[in-house]
Amino acid sequence: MRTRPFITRAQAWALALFATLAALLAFGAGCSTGPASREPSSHAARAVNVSGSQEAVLADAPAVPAPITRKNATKVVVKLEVREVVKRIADGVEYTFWTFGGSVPGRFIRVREGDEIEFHLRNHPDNKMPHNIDLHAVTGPGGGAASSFTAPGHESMFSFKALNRGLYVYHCATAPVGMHIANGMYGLILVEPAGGLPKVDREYYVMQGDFYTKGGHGEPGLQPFDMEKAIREEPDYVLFNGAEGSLTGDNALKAKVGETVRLFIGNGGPNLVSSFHVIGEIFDAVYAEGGDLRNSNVQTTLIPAGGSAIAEFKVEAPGTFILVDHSIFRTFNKGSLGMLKVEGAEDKLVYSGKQSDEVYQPEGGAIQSLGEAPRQVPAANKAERIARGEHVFNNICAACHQPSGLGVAGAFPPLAGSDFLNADPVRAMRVVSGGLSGTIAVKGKTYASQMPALNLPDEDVANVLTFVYSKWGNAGHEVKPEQVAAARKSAKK
Ligand code: HEC
Ligand SMILES: [Cu+2]
Repeated sequence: MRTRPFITRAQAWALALFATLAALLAFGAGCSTGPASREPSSHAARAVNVSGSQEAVLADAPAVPAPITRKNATKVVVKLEVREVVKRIADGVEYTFWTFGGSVPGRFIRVREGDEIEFHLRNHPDNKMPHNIDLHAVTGPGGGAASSFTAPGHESMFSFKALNRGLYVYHCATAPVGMHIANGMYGLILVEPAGGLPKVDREYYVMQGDFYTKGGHGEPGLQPFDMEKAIREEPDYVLFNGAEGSLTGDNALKAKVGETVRLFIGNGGPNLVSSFHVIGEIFDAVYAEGGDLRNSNVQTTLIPAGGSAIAEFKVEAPGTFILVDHSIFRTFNKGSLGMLKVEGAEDKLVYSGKQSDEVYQPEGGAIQSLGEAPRQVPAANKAERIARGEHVFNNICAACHQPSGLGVAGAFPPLAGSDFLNADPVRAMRVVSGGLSGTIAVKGKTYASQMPALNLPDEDVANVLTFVYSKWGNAGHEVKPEQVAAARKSAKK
């Protein structure tokens, strides 16, 4: 009697094929996870329960908050305040920075894989612009941006779980996004692996950014943002930590021979990619792009705009080691220069171009108080209104509508000869006091963008509109603060 085979020939083939595929897949998976064979942390971190709660200790660059030693995930409360501040960008040059915490880059946030972060974004009442935050460490739409849009004088709160370990950029994502980033609205958040990073002697925070000013590099005075240069990607400054000299002279990073150093490096952009290099050092290890991949013996590491890297090295020789963007004209002509001073004998290799650390003399206190002092006393007549309005325009409106009032094609409508402006002064008062979004037509071109609510007092709105109406062939109306108050009121209905 013929016995029936246990499996048919066709079934045997199918099984063999299946086994081969499975083996190949297993092999592939083994290869791609690398030597550490760590699964993406999000899988494990999602299941982690948190216990307890604490307020995050944030740090201003180049400092980094202390390593996390707790063995459990917890709830971490982060409070970050947005400040719009006038600060030195280079000797004799000032710039209105928009900051997360008062300086550029924003304050460093350090949490642990599996932590639950309760995030409070505060927009200081003196600020002019609404802001929000997109943290690349967040898994969720906009990285938190949609939930954190915050008007001046308000505070927003949202929560997220740190699913993926790594070093992440955060930034403002309020329209026009490029402008908010170009003004310095970025920083780093480290999500430490559950077991912590290997111990080192020193940790520092360095973040690159490119800046666009009306005047060329080094041109003195308070320099407004230049939208056109930003669109062309032609920065006047490429900087570490928001100013020339922030990491040189007395501000240099420090270490002693024999110590290990870890740099948390970010790149806020908005445009340029950084070829980060330390002259005279080789990075013993680099966590490429701030992720798990730990490369060794690296000379220069590429840091994308909106990206990061962690570099580690042991300092073996005394001297001054120069931090650069190896796109080297940026270092010598645009400011991307820092120093790590390793204690020991006097160093002869020091770059001599821009190390001077002179006492900074602000360009006359008047700049800081522009627009502030007159705010209390109402303008006495139209001429005074126009003069004060011009200050408001230069400080606030010119960044977008341009000093010429001609705007930027496709982005910011012109105020010069604007039919939209001249047709309806009450509507103009509402635009300047409450912002504007949606599609409008100005001089035959359509704009579908967003003007933020600027948080200006009625007096300033009246003055700036009177100034704008008096210029560039516009209708010449005088706008009074009472009219602005009435326009605001009727808009709310
Ligand atoms: C952050 C950029 C920005 C700033 C700062 C800004 N605006 Fe605007 N403004 C815009 C945008 C964008 C529009 C078009 C909005 C749209 O498409 O709906 C606009 C529209 C306008 C309009 C109506 C259109 C037109 O051209 O007549 C007026 C008037 C105006 N702005 C005046 C001002 C004044 C005055 C200031 C300063 C107090 C100012 N804006 C500051 C971006 C800005
Ligand atoms: Cu912002």
